[in-house]
Amino acid sequence: MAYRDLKEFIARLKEAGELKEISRPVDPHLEITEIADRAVKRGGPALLFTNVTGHSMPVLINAFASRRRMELALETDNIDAIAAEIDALLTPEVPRSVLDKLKMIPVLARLQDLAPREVRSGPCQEIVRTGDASLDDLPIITCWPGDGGPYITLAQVFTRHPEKGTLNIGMYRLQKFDSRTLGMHWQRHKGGAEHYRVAEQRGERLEAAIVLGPDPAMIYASTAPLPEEVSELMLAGFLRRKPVETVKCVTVDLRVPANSQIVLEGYVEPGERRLEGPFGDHTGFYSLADMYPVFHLTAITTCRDPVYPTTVVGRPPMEDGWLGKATERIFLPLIRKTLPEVVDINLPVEGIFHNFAIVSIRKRYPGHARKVMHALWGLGQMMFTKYIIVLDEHANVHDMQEVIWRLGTATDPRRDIEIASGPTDVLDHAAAIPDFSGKLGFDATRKWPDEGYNREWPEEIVMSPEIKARVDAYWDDLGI
Ligand SMILES: Cc1cc2nc3c(=O)[nH]c(=O)nc-3n(C[C@H](O)[C@H](O)[C@H](O)COP(=O)(O)O)c2cc1C
Ligand SMILES: [Mn+2]
Repeated sequence: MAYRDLKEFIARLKEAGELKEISRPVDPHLEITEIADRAVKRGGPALLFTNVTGHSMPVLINAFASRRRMELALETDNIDAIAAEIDALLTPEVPRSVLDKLKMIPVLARLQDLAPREVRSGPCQEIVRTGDASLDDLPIITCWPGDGGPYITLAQVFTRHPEKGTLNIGMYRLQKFDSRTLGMHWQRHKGGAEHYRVAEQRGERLEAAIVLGPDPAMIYASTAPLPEEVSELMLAGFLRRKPVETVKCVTVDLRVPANSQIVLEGYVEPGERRLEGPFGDHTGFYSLADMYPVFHLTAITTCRDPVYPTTVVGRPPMEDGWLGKATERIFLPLIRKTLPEVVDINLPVEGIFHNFAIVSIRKRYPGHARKVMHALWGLGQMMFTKYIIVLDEHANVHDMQEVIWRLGTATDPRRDIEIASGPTDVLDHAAAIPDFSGKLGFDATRKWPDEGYNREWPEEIVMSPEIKARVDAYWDDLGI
């Protein structure tokens, strides 16, 4: 059953022993970060602060910050099961019997959940403020000591392509400049930035709605690296097995999830920029201040007694790592649609997702590992990946001890590296030129004679199954 709203998800977390309510007073300035950071690094629960200094609204943090909570958020026992469902949907088998057809029904039924459903009214507009709307009413946290100001960190930014009319939803941080304006930190490669580019070319304002606390599937979907023009609402509908219900905003021509806690309506003017940052970022460093567009508030609408959701990013591992790991699993079948030879992929949390990809492949022809590297460097947000390690199919990409062992033993650096260049993440401070960097691939697959390897490649050491079984039979008696 889809969560009715964020509050129902909070109740579910509580029931599962995954939430701690904190009623002692805490300061939204740095203090919440310190508590949340300590909690996440020791595998602690989600936190609901009910007594935030200067505010009546409770603050939710770390709601996605573990594998279990991610599973609860997406209502599954296993994120890999979602990947399997997406795979089944993308590659339906041609039904050959009545039984086959019956088996298709649940899969096809899920297609009905994809399109959002328009409704006339919703809880997110129980309280509406326009002229007197103020961002001061929100318990916006200041994350790190060197930050340029307080930041909204777990928001869904809704915009429409000015010409095509398509909707985009992206999670972008928003710096609070004052009670009516925010810095709009959509990076140049992202959906919202493209909409703004088109609006600017037309000399037009771009309307935007910033949603805080729709249901958890919608929150996750706003972080997912969907191809441009694939709807985040559709992914959310699929994940929650129920269409997302949307209501029309009060002051802008956009529709937002009816069950949201808080909606900030407004617009971004063409040509306007303001210094945004610095911000303690998910790289573990402060991203430098830079010029970004400005969001002007026209309305704040909320449900009665809203909860304010937020997160802190910083040196990994942190909450965003778990959102990213869900993406690694959910998008694997989609990667396989283009690259069927891919067996598995690991984007290590310490690699902040865009620094390292470790991938295992079923190698079929000479140069295959390099083909996979270039394909990944050309695939959506995988384009940001700096280092790719390609391993043979039986390798466990998630075991870093094994990865290092294989990388070292299977490569001759003079022969097995692929150097390329391409776009890099806006946050990559090591790049010699902003947003543009080198790429390095390691072909750590076994080398073949038709790749010019004319020595004999040795076999890996593995004990024979008969001996393993013989020892298994009396292993416990040994008391080792
Ligand atoms: C906690 C968190 C904060 C993020 N902050 C930003 C941000 O400030 N700017 C940005 O461009 N992307 C940010 N992202 C990444 C985007 O949400 C992600 O790339 C998403 O796929 C973009 O969607 P889009 O392609 O529809 O724009 C953040 C992700 C997370 C999980
Ligand atoms: Mn998008």
